[in-house]
Amino acid sequence: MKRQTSIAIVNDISGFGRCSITVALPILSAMKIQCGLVPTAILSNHTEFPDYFLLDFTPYLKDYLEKWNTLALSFDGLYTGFLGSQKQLAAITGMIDCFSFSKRIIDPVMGDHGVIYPSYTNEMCRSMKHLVTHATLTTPNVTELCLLTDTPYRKDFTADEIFVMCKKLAQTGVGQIVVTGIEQGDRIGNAIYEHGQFEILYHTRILPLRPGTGDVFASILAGDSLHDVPLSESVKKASAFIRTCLTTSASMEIPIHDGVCFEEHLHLLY
Ligand code: PXL
Repeated sequence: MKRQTSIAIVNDISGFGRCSITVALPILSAMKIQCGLVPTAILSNHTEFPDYFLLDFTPYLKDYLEKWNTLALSFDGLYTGFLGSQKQLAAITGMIDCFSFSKRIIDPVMGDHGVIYPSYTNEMCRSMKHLVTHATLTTPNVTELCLLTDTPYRKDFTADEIFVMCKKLAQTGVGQIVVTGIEQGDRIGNAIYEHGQFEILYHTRILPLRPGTGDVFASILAGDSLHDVPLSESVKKASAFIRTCLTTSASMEIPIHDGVCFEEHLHLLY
């Protein structure tokens, strides 16, 4: 029996606003990867809207994953994002033991711009720290890097300070770290830390910032990781793709909460 390269995506279903699974699924499918889905929560829309409905999927996760187990499904990779509850961490750790994924991409979704997302508790953030120790690649933004390394958040970290935080995070066992959204004047950068090597790639910032860009970025990195694309090549591709999508979103006057209109450019990822 033959299969395409495959990935299990553990993330929420946000009904509106282009983030999490509504971003990861089309992007990874366009990258020719077969996707399996494990919903962590079902939301009416993402949590950056003034209001939202959230159904925590935790009570069903055990039965859901038991079926996957009984059917002896297998996946090359695991990609996790937004979590619905603290208890889900145990279910995901169980999945890692059970499915022995060769690549484990953990996007430690917890917050942005120095603020923790409203549905996340401190306990969940502590558990996320533990989950990240299982990653082969993790993609925190600066806020999440601070949470993972117990560093008080600032907007103006130097490159050396980011490097120190990456080294601290790497001590927990994760080999590849990409830190997104490093602000420097009118530029924005992504730091790449791989086996002790560190560099930051900066670009002109395209405003306005939009929700879901972290999901677009991590999804492309996840796909490339499964295809063994070198990390710096992948980061350059993902950030160029996001800049193209942000430019189009602005020129089409898409509302900010609608996220990025990546559909216009999906063909670039084929
Ligand atoms: O893009 C990260 C994300 C994922 N899922 C939900 C969110 C957010 C960010 O706001 O609200 C539900």
